[in-house]
Amino acid sequence: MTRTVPLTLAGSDPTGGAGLEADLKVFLAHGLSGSAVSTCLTDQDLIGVHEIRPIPAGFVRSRLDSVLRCLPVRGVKTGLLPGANLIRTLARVLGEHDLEHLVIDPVLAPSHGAPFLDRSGRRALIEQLFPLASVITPNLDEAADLLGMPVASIRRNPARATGLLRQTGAAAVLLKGGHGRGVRATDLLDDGRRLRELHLPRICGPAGQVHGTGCALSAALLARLLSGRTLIEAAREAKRYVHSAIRRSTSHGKGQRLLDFSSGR
Ligand code: PXL
Repeated sequence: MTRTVPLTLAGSDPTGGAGLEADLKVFLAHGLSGSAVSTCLTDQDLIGVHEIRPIPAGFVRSRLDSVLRCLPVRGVKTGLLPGANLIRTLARVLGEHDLEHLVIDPVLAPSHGAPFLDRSGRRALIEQLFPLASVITPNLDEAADLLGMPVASIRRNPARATGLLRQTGAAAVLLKGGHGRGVRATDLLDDGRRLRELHLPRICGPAGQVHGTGCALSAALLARLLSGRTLIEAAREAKRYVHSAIRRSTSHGKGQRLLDFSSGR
């Protein structure tokens, strides 16, 4: 039997805590052997991102074409896509491929360091890629940035924010509240028919200081969708996976903690 291959289109992180290295570990923790097309190389440690070297869009495209030609890819997740030209190129390829699931993690900036995407990159993400998405997974800061609104107004009326983000053409929005406040970490899932809140207790201490939680969540979401879960089931399970990976995360001295990706199924 051919098993589906999840594909990550993301940046490479030498710590292995975020980016495509993290995505592949998450896929494996879900029993899936994934493939990866790198969009850029980052030089970073657990304190911050020092440098980004984008891979030329034509070469990213050739590598993506090669994978799509030879492997049964039914689901893709995107992470760091550094530039409008690359995003437009990827949107053309992905739009022509018959995907069942496209999970877009709108990675705009690292926790510490300069933004990954300039204005035209953000516009390309919204105009070219979001309309192809099964689900986009912004956190509060990313939602505020994409909508040009203060974080406080997203907090005040998150349903308005998810509604506005769906107007970009994304089929669903999972607004992550993990970086918010309060005793519970609440995410909001808006699929255009219903709005559902997903709650888990906030993890005090490490939660805000763990590397790669956004990457892990979107990769786990894709893995669960590929295993046949509905969007709401996939979102609940992916959130539980990341919660457990945070609880079991490790500190290596200075900087952010690294997730325990092995928490698994
Ligand atoms: O967590 C966002 C992210 C995604 N992808 C790569 C990154 C980061 C954050 O640093 O480096 C490659």
